[in-house]
Amino acid sequence: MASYNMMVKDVIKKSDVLLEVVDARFPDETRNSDVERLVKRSGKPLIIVLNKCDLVSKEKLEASKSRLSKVAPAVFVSVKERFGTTMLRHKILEVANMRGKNVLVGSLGYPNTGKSSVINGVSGKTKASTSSVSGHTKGVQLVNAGSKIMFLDTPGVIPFADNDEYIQGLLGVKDATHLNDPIGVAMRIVEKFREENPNALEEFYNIDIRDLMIDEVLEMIGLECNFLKKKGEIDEGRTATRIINDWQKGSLLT
Ligand SMILES: Nc1nc2c(ncn2[C@@H]2O[C@H](COP(=O)(O)OP(=O)(O)OP(=O)(O)O)[C@@H](O)[C@H]2O)c(=O)[nH]1
Ligand SMILES: [Mg+2]
Repeated sequence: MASYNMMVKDVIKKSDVLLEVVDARFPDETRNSDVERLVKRSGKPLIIVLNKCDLVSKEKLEASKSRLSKVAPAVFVSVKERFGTTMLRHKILEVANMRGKNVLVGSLGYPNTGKSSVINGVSGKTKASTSSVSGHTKGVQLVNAGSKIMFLDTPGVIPFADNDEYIQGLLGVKDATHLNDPIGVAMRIVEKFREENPNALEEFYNIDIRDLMIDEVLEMIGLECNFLKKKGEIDEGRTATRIINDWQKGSLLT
């Protein structure tokens, strides 16, 4: 915790502009109030980058953008589909307002949100190393993105609270086999879909979830996937693993 705080404070101190990279599928859960408070206190400009937009519907993106724009300028990016990075570059230069001088941009956020990928997207080249395994970037790295922009790529070391297993599952920081309570995490994912986009869940698993309790939805999915134990009851653990895997692979989209 102490080293994380020191790293974040140091990056904020050195940078002219800060990016908070969040996962567009669940921006609220991947924003960090400590980071936002520290940036605000510094008086430096903050841009919220909603990355992985390719995994989210246009309606959801618009709703997130109008909500987040009240906090800071929000830019949609999909590094995968090469979308939004030119816009981000312009936004960085605009908020920095440094009249042709080099701008140093600190990139902060939870593990695996795509901090290094966003830097590569803006650079137009693979300059920062990325990986599907979270905790990839070690230490703060200086990356020259060309055309007046330099980045500080940081490790996603924001600590998770003990009860944040759900966010770790959502972010893919832990796969289903490493979660203590995969059934609980899968139920939260189902709940999220039921609130935001029940049709997507219904179509993906070919089920009808109207009037069902969350645990009944899990059972329906297990039944549809034919995940049965010897005595015929539904294998909830296997069903939960399937749901978490489908989410983490990006097959199941809100
Ligand atoms: N679908 C999709 N996946 C992406 C996108 N950007 C990054 N990813 C994937 O997300 C994973 C993490 O990307 P990184 O750039 O290494 O993330 P990071 O935030 O730097 O991660 P750490 O350094 O471990 O904190 C990789 O598997 C990327 O391929 C995107 O726009 N869309
Ligand atoms: Mg990284």
